[in-house]
Amino acid sequence: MRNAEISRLFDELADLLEVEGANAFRVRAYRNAARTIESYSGSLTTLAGQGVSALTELPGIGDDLAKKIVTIVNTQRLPQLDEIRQRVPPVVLEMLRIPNLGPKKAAALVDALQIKSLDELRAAAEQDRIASLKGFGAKSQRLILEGLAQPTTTDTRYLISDARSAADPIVADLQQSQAVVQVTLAGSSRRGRETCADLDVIATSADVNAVMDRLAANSSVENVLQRGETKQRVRLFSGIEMDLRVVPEESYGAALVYFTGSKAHNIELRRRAQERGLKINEYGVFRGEERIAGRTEEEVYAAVDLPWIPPELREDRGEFARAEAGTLPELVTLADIRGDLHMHTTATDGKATIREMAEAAKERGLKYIAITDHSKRVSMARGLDAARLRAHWDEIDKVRGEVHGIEILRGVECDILENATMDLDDQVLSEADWVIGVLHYGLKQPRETIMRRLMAAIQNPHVDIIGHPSGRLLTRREGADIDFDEFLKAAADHGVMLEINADPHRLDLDDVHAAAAKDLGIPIVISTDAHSTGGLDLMHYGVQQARRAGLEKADIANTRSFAQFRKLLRRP
Ligand code: DGT
Ligand code: CA
Ligand code: CA
Repeated sequence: MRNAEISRLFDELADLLEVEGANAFRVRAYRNAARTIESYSGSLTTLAGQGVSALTELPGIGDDLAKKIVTIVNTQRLPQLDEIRQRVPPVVLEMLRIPNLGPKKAAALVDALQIKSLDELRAAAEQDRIASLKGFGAKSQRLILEGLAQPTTTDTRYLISDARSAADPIVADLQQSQAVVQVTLAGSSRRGRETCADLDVIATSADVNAVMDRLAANSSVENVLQRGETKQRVRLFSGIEMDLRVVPEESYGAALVYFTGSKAHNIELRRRAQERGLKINEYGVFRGEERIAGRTEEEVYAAVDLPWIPPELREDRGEFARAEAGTLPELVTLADIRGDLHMHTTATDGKATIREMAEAAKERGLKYIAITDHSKRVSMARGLDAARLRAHWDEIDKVRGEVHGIEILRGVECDILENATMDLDDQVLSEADWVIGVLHYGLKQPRETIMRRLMAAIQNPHVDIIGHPSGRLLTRREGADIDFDEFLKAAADHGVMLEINADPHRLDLDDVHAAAAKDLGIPIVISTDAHSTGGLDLMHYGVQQARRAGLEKADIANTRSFAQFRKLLRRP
């Protein structure tokens, strides 16, 4: 079982226990367990194989939770969850997906009105039967109707790059509107998640209608799905949907925090507010009726005694403890990057020449690059054999003499073959300045075979770095089955660097494993894998993935000067 499947079971258990009004600490213990499992970099199934005591080493996992994990791994089931699923009507879980409707209210509605489906819930609201219930009112009833009117979201997720290319021009256009004071992208795309289900935009204005009209008139909007007093949902021609919320200026920070999420982060934030006798929502932080914060994000965090937390870290994966202890990382930024060490040219499947790539990199302020065309196994891309590679390196030498102010490494992206040998022999690899070892073929091989291949590459003294380690293609294909504990340890032991490939289809290493690599002191290189000069502009997606992993400038090898970078090489 994958870690994510196990963590989903604990999340559902927490939801259902909350519906039943269980002790808040218990609910929280399961939620924390879900977060811990989600951010664990190794295979939980493997760890569970070593017994309960191995599992209790994980933060927040006690004996009881450890035993439950072992049960899940052995039986694919959690008996406690099965039981509670029997007790709680299924409609309650469906109701939890309605925005603005929490577990307590969902349970109360089912109880009071004997609701069995979302249609019955809608009917009750339309017949005005909810407003009069204890704990509800006309406003809750309206919010429930609004929530129900939202088209049920499908499972489709969009690459962060597609999300950003859809959202950024719209945000820029709203910015131009006289009616808009501030406007920002929120939601998963602001947190830099690798994929996004929809877009969330927050604006402040004294004239809500003008802002909504402006969005509706945008040429990339196909139609308006819903328009309420503060919220509008539209579908773009690209298929992705966008939520716009317009709030008063004094609520800007609070709305931004709320709609940036993540949901898990919000839940913990709300708990901290409650602990302090405060209420937090998208309009502000309140003590009783009095708003004590909300204009800026800093204000909102300060109200619960925390420094501002960068959006990329807002996943409830340890950021609260670090914020509290004053040990939030100083995250790497795009401006820190000085080199790009993975790119292609017309020698294989790139669109630009060596010279064009070098000039383009220089224009972008880079001080060094590596030209890393494919090795021969990638025949579709006319991969290079030893003779062609040597001739290609001669070409690189020529460009070195002509383009000044940027160092150009003679590199290669060398396949790690299905039989665990390198696609080029040691002699030619030893002549390179920079060798990226990668898996392209046979990604579906069993774990042992995959590991044998990765180990062979790591043990080869000429391999400097493993590129896009998992080989996944986001939204299209899963990565290879890697034992990350073993893989990362070997990379650390042999002084092999690891790549965060900035191509938005890859973003590989992912955030969880990049964080684990940092813990082992493995130098990370963020590279674009550009196949054209424009591809060099995608570096920021890799940087954002690194930020989600909590990486700082010092953790990234290509933030160093060229001289300092060379010192990190196995064979300087
Ligand atoms: P996505 O759209 O699946 O890529 O991920 P998000 O995080 O953009 O999720 P979305 O669009 O459903 O909601 C945007 C933010 O609004 C989310 O990150 C946190 C907040 N939010 C949504 N639903 C709830 C909720 O039921 N409770 C709390 N506390 N916050 C919520
Ligand atoms: Ca979203
Ligand atoms: Ca949304």
